[in-house]
Amino acid sequence: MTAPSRHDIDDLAARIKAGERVALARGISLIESGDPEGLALSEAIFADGGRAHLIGVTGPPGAGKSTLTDALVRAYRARDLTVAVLAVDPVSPRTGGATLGDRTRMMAASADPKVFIRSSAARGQHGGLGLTTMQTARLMDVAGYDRVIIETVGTGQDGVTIATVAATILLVQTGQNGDDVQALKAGILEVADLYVVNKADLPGTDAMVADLREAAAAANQPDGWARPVIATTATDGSGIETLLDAIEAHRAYLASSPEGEQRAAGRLWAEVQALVHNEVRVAVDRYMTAPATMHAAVPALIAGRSNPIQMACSLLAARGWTPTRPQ
Ligand SMILES: Nc1nc2c(ncn2[C@@H]2O[C@H](COP(=O)(O)OP(=O)(O)OP(=O)(O)O)[C@@H](O)[C@H]2O)c(=O)[nH]1
Ligand SMILES: [Mg+2]
Repeated sequence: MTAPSRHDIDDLAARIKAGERVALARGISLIESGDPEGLALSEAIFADGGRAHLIGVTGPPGAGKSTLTDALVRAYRARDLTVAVLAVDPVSPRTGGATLGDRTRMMAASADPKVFIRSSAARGQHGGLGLTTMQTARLMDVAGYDRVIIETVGTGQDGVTIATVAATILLVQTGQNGDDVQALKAGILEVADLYVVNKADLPGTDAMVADLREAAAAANQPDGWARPVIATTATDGSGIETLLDAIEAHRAYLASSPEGEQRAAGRLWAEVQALVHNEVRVAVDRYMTAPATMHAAVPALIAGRSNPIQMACSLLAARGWTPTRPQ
């Protein structure tokens, strides 16, 4: 396949903006490929973004995130809103069955032309979610979906980085996994805007709801938003309307408070950081794997005229970087 030209990129951007699903799928693949054309596409559509509401769904494996997402999709469709879903698979190896199951389950919803579903691997990115997720979500936004739901596993760092992508974050727990609230990282408790206790049809729900209420009260609360704790049974839809109302209430809150703007700015800045990190990483890799660099350095190391620390410092200094190690 030949690399797309500037004209191709503009044409693809126009088709994505016009809501062509095939074009959106192609655009996402281009972004996932990590090729510079993906960045050109992101740039071409940037000005048209910012209309969709981005919702992050995070929580431990098997908590029911996919089932809940599926239920939210149906509930949004019932309110005549269009929805795109981005299921980000974790980097860690998992049974292929779970992902496949997600896809199969979501096939029903994806027969609806106003629903778009995509699974994506978070491979090769620092901090779990990254640039690809941010830029894919923006493509979905530009394609005209009213709500974009990003599902990601994680209670730790991955869960926290969802904040660099989504505006409203749901933390999904259950009363069964013995995952008591104390064990949850403070970061994820503070980053989440709504706490969901799923599998409310099973025992342990009330205790988990009570624990999360306590945690919600103890966590740093932004002015004007008290984190709700909502019990759901994703498999039969109970609690889903309440949850959807809460998501929409949070959306309204963000739209009317300075926090909404601050957080949007934070997400943009996170994207800039990720872009700069990527570029620097590529440049460093290119420099360090260049034969000339190695040929100059290795003999001195072998002969004992230098050591790895000294060598790293002098290579950095040669490129204008000040090493953190005191000289
Ligand atoms: N009893 C009960 N089971 C549920 C509920 N929600 C989901 N499940 C079941 O829990 C299992 C896991 O659900 P998923 O939606 O795949 O969970 P997930 O959090 O997306 O899982 P991963 O993506 O693998 O981390 C499935 O067998 C679901 O049918 C619920 O409310 N009650
Ligand atoms: Mg899932």
